[in-house]
Amino acid sequence: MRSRRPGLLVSLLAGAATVGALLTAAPAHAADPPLRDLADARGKVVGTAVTGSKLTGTYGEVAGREFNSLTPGNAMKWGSVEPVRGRHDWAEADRIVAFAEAHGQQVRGHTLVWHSQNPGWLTDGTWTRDELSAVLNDHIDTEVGRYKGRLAAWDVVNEPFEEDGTYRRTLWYDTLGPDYIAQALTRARAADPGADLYINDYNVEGVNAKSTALYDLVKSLKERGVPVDGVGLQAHLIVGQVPSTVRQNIQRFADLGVDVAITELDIRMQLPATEAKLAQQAADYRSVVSACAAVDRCTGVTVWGFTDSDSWIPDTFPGEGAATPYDENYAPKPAYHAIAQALGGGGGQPADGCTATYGVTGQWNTGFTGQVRISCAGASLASWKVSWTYGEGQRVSQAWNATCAQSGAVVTCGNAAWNGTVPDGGSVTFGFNASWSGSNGVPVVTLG
Ligand code: G2I
Repeated sequence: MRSRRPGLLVSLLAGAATVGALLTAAPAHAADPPLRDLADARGKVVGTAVTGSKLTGTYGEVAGREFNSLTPGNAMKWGSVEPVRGRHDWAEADRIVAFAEAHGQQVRGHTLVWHSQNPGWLTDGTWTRDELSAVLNDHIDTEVGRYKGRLAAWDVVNEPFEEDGTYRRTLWYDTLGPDYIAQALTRARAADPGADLYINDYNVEGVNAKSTALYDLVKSLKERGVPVDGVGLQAHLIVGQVPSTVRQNIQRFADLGVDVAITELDIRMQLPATEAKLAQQAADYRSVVSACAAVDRCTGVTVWGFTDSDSWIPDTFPGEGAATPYDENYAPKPAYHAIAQALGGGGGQPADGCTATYGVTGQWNTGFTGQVRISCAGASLASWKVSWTYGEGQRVSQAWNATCAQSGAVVTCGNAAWNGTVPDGGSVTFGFNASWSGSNGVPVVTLG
């Protein structure tokens, strides 16, 4: 949580928090290598957005240790680098690039052409088509030229589409027409032929009208010979709502002949965070990272801030937060371990990535209805079997969508003929009726 007006008390508390943070900043699991080692071994990026001024102390240690790529969260935006026309301020951007170079990390430039976080002189100006075109070219020449040869990729165009797949009405679109996109890409290629050039947007993670518009745009740009190397799927997601078509969507872009990067992953929840929400969030992180890991042309995943203390969510969505893999004191959350697993860490057990969750969905004086969900993220199943032991005399009388048998206190359920497959990122649920008396606690369910 950012303190807006730090008075003395707040400063003292912040000091205390820093001490706590130092104590909890040890690597996640003694056995886990840093995320960047896991990603390197698979030829993938695991990156984070960073704030340049924070790259010291624990924040700098974790950023340098765990990630092989950095994206400046704000420092390379037009409003940051040229607040006054012709007067540039590169201090924070330079600092991030220097930090990355010192730590053997890639840098993803973000972003050249956007409708937001532009300087007032640009947005308040009145521009002819030719004037604006020249201003855009000059901006790209200057910024891309400055970091030529040092950046792996640029988000050249950011958020060009509306939700329905029409072009977003912006200064760029309204003045230059849709070809501002081709112009920016062509200019960026000339300014740094070594950087991969991306179009980046949000709500394009699954197959939908907006991602299809992006797909059609990339297809036509490629047909015209306009340089475009990849698409960035931002992935600002909500716990429990990862689209089911992420992998399919990544694959269709890959099949088009461009790279795909998950560029701004965060998965927010209503606060307070509970264990159940954090577990769901971990499954969600696992499914996104696994979807990328499964497709060769998916270059990797960047999180939009690695700690909850450096996330845009609480300011923009009041009451929501806890969206990143580390908590506010730099303690890794279940989501961190899920990312590690999806990158091949965490022991690599075959059932890793699939879990069974038992719940009581209705209960009356002598009976109850229960449900078990088998979910996979980072793995899949061709068939399944779960079992649990009742400690309080419950007896299953009937089940649906599974074949169940009870012997003494032990209940064993296997898939029905039609629902043995649990895809990566998917789940299967079955239900049952049972009797109870006295108490009806939740048993531990074993999968496999
Ligand atoms: O909005 C989330 C992201 C969506 N995709 C493009 C990204 O560039 C964008 O990042 C966020 C930054 O993480 C925020 O930090 O972009 C926001 C602006 O749209 C950034 O917020 C701004 C605040 O609005 C300003 O008040 C603040 O001065 O961050 C600035 C620097 O801290």
